[in-house]
Amino acid sequence: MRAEDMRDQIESMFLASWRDYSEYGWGYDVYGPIKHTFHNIPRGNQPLGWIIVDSLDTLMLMYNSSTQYKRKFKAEILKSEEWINDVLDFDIDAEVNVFETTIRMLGGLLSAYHLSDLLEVGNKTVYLNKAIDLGDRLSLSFLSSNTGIPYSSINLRSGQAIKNHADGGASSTAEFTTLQMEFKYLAYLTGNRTYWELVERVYEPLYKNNDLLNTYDGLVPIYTLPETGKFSGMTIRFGSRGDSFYEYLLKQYLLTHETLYYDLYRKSMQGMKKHLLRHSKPSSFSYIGERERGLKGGFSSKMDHLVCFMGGLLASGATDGLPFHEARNRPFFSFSPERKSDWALAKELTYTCYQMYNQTPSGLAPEIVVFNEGNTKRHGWWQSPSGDFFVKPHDRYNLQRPETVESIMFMYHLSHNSKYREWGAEIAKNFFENTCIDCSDPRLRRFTSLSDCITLPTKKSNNMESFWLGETLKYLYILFLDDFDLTKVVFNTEAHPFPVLDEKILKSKSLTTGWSL
Ligand code: DMJ
Repeated sequence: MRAEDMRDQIESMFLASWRDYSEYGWGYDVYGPIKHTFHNIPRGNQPLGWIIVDSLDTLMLMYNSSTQYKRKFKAEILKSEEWINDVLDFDIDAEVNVFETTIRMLGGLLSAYHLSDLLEVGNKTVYLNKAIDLGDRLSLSFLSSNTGIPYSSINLRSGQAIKNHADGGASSTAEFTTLQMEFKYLAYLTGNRTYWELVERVYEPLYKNNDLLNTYDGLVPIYTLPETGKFSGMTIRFGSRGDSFYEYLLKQYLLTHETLYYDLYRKSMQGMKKHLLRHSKPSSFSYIGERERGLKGGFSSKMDHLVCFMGGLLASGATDGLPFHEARNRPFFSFSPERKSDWALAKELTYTCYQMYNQTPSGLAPEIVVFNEGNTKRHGWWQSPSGDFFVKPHDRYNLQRPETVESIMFMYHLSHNSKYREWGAEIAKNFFENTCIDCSDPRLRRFTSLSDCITLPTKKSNNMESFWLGETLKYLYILFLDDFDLTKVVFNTEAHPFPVLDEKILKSKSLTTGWSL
């Protein structure tokens, strides 16, 4: 397997999905590759740019490194830019989810700005202007409540914030703590401190009103009441609605050098190791389980595929993005038993997540697994060949999610161990073989989600998530790039790369941490 051949293959997969979307769904937010169905997310039917904006920086990275399709990628970048400039208009009289719109659209526009500048492709001001317009509209959500914690949704035209329609109006904890990188980068680019201050305000009530570091050991229940900042419910997990709270603690430190966030991240990792980390039977795979009834309640051995980002996160937190062979000689690493333990755990968790692919008949992981604690077997659950995990009938689906290849990519560039490229190549092949439609004809070939990755042939579902193009194929591609420097770049939670921000410029713009514990 030559890295160059792998890049060619991944470019071809990206272009197959892109060609199909361009032909049958161009401009629409939601696309179904099997039946060529499409629609927009906002009621009222104006597009948000979901697929085009989420994919743009993957097009740019592939354009930069492609040997076979360079011209094609450039043409597609310019076509997308024209659509963004001429058609995309965020003056939409409809409610949108603040978190999803921030990580995908604001994040996508900001990284397109960054890469357009760096790689000298396209007109960067188109992206920045749209990002400012969208950022201004989304930032009104922080005025939802007195605590500064936003409601879940906002009407992009009126600025009216709208509470979560379910869960007693509580906001998802991971959602309002996963806006900070985007708005801080926007503050840096524009010099407008308000963006920075608004996103930072959410932490003080969260930490102080819940006594988060002592009562919860740095771990968060997945819902929070915006009016009080108090948690609602007791479920604690690193999967859905919990995941990126932890991710953005570390990534704010990596992006902006604010050490408070590293300290908070460290507390959370200690909490995770104490309360959620276990090992499966019989092979002792490390995994991060859940506490559905709080820290004093019982342990659940369920793990979402979403948790698989943790290998990459722990590894970059251990070395600050430096390759391990450099970090291990530096005092910050060599004198830190905690960083060493994070590095070891990063390897273990990435291996576990690889096993979630390697052991299924399709070689692709299901949405959720339940690890074997010794007496876990249930009627009707599929059991992995090694016996270490189970899949419930409703959890057999696969949305072509990125988290495992994300961790594999980080582990490769931080360790230079070629086994990670082998794992990535295997998973890319399995996506190619088992999520493909009309595969034998290169002119019709395209890729889609699965409703069942356990049964062979796999059962396909009519849905292509934007993160297939925006994250999964991008991380697979970067895995096969040589010399990718992870000290220069921080990916937002939707895989949009932002440059590490210059400390002197941050200071000169008074962009510093505005609170303490
Ligand atoms: C993406 O939208 C983001 O990575 C988010 O943080 C969680 N999951 C999906 C992809 O799985």
